[in-house]
Amino acid sequence: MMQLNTDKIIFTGPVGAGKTTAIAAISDIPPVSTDVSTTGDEKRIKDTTTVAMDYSYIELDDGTKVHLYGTPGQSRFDFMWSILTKGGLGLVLLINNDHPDPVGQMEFYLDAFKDFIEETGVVIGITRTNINDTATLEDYQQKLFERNQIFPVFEVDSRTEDDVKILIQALLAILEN
Ligand SMILES: Nc1nc2c(ncn2[C@@H]2O[C@H](COP(=O)(O)OP(=O)(O)O)[C@@H](O)[C@H]2O)c(=O)[nH]1
Ligand SMILES: [Mg+2]
Repeated sequence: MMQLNTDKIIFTGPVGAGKTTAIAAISDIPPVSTDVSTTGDEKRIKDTTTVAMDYSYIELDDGTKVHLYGTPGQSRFDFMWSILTKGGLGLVLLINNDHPDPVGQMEFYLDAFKDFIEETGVVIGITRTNINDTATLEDYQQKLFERNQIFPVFEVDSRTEDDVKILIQALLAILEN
């Protein structure tokens, strides 16, 4: 019988955090994206936005195929979040450091995905630090410490394959324990 491998990793985070970019950067295939033109306030952040999900896959060194799903960032699409996390291996949370309150955004997503994170695990990637470096890695780590949540935090450029791979490897490493 055909073996269906359903390992999947979910990318989440605010609009503009780099989820679509990160999935494209590490994909073995051209990713499926459901980006549409933005309107209103979001238009100031970027020209297109993800409405349903991003999807792609990678093959790990051991041959395992891992499906990659990106959630839509806007909370008006949060009904998609529980659908996409079902059966997932773990979460990659991307936070754009040029957001007015990036540490607050991290807290928002950690709360929103609390149950999934408790069942699995999360790694956090801080993007766009070259655009705004007001918040530092220590600020995120300090907040995690206060929340009693010790998760790996990395500064990454989601346009860079190696940076995104580090996040995936870190996630797989913590899931093994
Ligand atoms: N400077 C910088 N730009 C980035 C980084 N990651 C993504 N971007 C850019 O930020 C914009 C938003 O990325 P996108 O993947 O659409 O974000 P999404 O809303 O999370 O899917 C795009 O123009 C990316 O090229 C990063 O780490 N540094
Ligand atoms: Mg997107």
